[in-house]
Amino acid sequence: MEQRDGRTTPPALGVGMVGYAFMGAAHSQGWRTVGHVFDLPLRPVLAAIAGRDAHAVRAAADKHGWAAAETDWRALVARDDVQLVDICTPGDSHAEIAIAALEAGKHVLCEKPLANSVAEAEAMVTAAEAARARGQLAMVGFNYRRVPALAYARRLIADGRLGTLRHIRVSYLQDWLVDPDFPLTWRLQREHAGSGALGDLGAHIVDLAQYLAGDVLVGVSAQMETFVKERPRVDGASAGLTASGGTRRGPVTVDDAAVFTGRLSSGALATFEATRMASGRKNALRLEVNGEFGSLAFDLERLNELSFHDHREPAATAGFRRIVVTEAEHPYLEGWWPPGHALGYEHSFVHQARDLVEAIASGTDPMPSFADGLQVQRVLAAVEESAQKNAVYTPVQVAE
Ligand code: SOE
Repeated sequence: MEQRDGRTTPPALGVGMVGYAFMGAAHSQGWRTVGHVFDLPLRPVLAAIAGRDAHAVRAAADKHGWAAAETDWRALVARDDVQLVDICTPGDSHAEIAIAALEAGKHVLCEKPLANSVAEAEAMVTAAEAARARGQLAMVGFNYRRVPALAYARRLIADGRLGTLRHIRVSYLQDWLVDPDFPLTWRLQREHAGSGALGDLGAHIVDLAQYLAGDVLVGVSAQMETFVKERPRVDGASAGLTASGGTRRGPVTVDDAAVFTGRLSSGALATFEATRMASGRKNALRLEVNGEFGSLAFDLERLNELSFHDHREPAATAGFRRIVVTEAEHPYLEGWWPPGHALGYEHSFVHQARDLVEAIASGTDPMPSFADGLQVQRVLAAVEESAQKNAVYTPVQVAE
């Protein structure tokens, strides 16, 4: 421990981030804030950020609090002051950067979905396993696991409060693609994003269903659709979910929506809907879990709340009741505000940073692992295969 101003400060953990758009900003906020909220065994230092455009990456470094800016991610990975590489780029570069960072001796956090294909995700798992033997850790960024109400839902299910699970019903609805003139950004191009609503939103809800159930999907039956088949090509700047389009149009090569049913290994049935075409729904991730003893329900647009129904209570008074998940004994809440003082979307990234820092300090495997990311990728691949066969039930390859 270093001594500073008479206080003991934990050793530094140098973080290097690749990418600085929407997810880069969200992760930056997590790294900037986490050490000021939680007592951590290591002190995250925002050492360097990488992006191709020298002017833009310098501006991003200044805005988000990174000490240095690099225009080549390889230079970032090679820096001695970076021990952890955080990948916030489109999916087409995840595998290359993650494998290079692991081979360079770094810990890795990679945004979801882990990769654009099962083959890439498998290569990442192989690299992560080799790195694990050298003491390095790798985690995939499914941040919604770190929403306190969802972490608490997992705890209730793991404690048996719902008994055997029967149904998981999840939808993730957004509407930023309703306008047919919304431009053809990277999220609408298969070579960059891998898939559309499926990989962007479906990956989250597949991960959540498996996380909450503590189980895996063993087969799916799916339908997918691309409603708007051509869009204006991007003309000028594109950042996060905003961009300006020109007059020339190009083909949309990913899905606008994916709906599918699934079967978990326990026999529970699950339904999923992922779309960026649900007019009026901004970021509506909704789920309900029904078990033999009761049910849980959650809506991301009211993310401090969890609804719980206990089926063993007398019928006359039973019913869903609202738990406000802001008590100190709820997950992650001990570092924040007094009860009732709500948290938001960005806090999930602070919690993600906390869990990873603690895992690195203690040498324990962080969750979700790259293997968990690969399992999600296999489900996404099975969904695409099933949709191509017009909803034929398609088994998911499951790791032993
Ligand atoms: C866009 O649909 C997006 O930013 C996703 O890519 C994120 O993973 C999700 O958290 C919010 O919406």
